[in-house]
Amino acid sequence: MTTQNQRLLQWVGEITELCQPDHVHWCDGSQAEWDRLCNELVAAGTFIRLNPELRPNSFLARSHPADVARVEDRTYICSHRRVDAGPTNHWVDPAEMKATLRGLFRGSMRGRTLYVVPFCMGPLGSPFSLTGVQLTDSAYVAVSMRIMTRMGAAALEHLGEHGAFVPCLHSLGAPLAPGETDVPWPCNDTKYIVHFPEERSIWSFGSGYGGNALLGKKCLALRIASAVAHDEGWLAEHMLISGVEAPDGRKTYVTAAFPSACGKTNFAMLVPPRSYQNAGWKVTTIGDDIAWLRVDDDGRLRAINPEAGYFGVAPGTSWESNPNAMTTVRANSIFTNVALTPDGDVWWEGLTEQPPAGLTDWMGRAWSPELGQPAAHPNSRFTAPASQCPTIDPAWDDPSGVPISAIIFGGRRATTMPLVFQAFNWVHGVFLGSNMGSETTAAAAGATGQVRRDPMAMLPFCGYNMGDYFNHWIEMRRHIRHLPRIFHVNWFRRDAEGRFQWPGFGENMRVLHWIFDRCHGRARGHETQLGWMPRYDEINFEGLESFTREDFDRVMNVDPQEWRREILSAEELYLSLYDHLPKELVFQRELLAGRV
Ligand code: TSX
Ligand code: MN
Repeated sequence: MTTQNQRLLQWVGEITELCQPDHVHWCDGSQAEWDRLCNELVAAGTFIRLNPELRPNSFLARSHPADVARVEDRTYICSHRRVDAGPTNHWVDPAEMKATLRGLFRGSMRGRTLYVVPFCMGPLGSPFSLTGVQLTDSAYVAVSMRIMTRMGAAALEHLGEHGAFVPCLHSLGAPLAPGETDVPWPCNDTKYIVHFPEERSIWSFGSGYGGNALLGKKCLALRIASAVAHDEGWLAEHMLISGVEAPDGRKTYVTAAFPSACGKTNFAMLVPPRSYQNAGWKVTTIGDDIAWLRVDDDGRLRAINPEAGYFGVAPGTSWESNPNAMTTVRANSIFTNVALTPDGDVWWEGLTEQPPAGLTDWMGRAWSPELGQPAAHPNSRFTAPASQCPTIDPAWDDPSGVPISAIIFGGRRATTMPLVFQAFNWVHGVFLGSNMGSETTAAAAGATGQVRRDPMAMLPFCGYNMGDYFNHWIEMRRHIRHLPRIFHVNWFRRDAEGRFQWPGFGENMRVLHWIFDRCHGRARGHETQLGWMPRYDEINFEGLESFTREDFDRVMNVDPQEWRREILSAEELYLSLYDHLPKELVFQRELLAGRV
């Protein structure tokens, strides 16, 4: 035991008594500990060691087929008052929930080891960072946390003797009777992902997967941190952070919020087109999922990435779509629910055009294309250290964070939304973020073409009332002297034949360039009903001559008919928040309706 923190020692004692593990292990985060735990996971059948020549120090895990994603209908915000969780969260009275959870956790770690996993969200030594301690009976979680966070002795040191931490209790809910043999992926049919935002604690039961189990990420860095940020006057957001460096060395940092399946990680690791590379433009990566934004002494908004790794969706990731991610996962990575090749490497849909012969699918069965099922689960993941990203920004670990000049919102929209426009002002930008959404794809339940609203991409991740959250965003304006400009983008507009109108991927650099110019007072743009838009000659199309002025006009077109429908369809979310919805946003909607 390497801490004198009495609150931590006492809590570990209490939970040991409640959960009754056979052993308690304090994680130090060392390489030796990683090696030992990974070897034990291989022996248990949870891990398959990948070919060390092709994928050094890397492992494949296959989850239980019923434990493959976050469980939103089992996710709770247990504030004292129901209204503080708001209509978009599940709520149960905290005392009642605690009683339920105590019953579930009682003896839930019998026959297993309880791992004490101290972790720091944010750079070590940063006043912006928060400490968590996860108690878990999953070694898979312990090693994953070593990639995703600053985990172990360094985190304990950051915590210190008197520091506060967020207690994160996690159990697979699969105790072992004496002599009972284990399964490769223990879990429980009953699942609870529970947050106590006022007490700042997390209890997670029954799942070993992703955001249900790696509690530093969605649970702490978004749901709990958003509630802390609301109280303390900062923002915990579901945003990537990247840097844009011009040939003259000027650097601008941006954050961006997109709903799922918009290629957030691809955008965070964007490779500029050849002509931009030759001219000396660079894009760097600070984070691909979460940004904590605070106002510094000069009144500037500064961002840190609280994470230390990427937990990215594997399918669709390739040397074409995201070479930086491919380099990042070359070693020291954990792959979950992807396919296995005969030579001991990983594969997933979209990695190569043709699947290699002799694949084993994510459930461990011999796979062939004729089965008509994917070899990798659609939500399969890589877990890889951020430091291995070739475009990682030199300041990614800087305790004071990076200054943010622009905030980008976006969604996957086949119609209505132009490629890019800029909000008139901060409140208008908050309005744009509050109305964000993506069209449901064929894969998702329900009709296609319906817009699913996901304000600021925070609907599943806000730890308090969404109306209060919008109000907090509006209030932040009074604390930031140098307000970031706010933009809305849409890479996914289609023509009548269903073809994408914008090439996307690296070509998004051209849009980023305009955003850069707007932040530096370079591009004048022109005012439209929606906001400020680029003129054709303000976008650099060098090397993309096939994209004509007519193509540009089409991808920027604003159809008033479509926009009247848009305003009506956005109303539903606002209605559900009625009494907590800031009047500024209602006013913005009226202004927009008037303009279109
Ligand atoms: O990640 C994407 N981005 C952002 C990249 C920086 N994707 C992948 C889908 C999300 C998981 C995109 N898909 C993007 C995009 O900008 N745009 C599209 C749509 C698209 C798909 C394929 C083509 C073009 C556009 N290819 C051809 O037309 C050849
Ligand atoms: Mn995310």
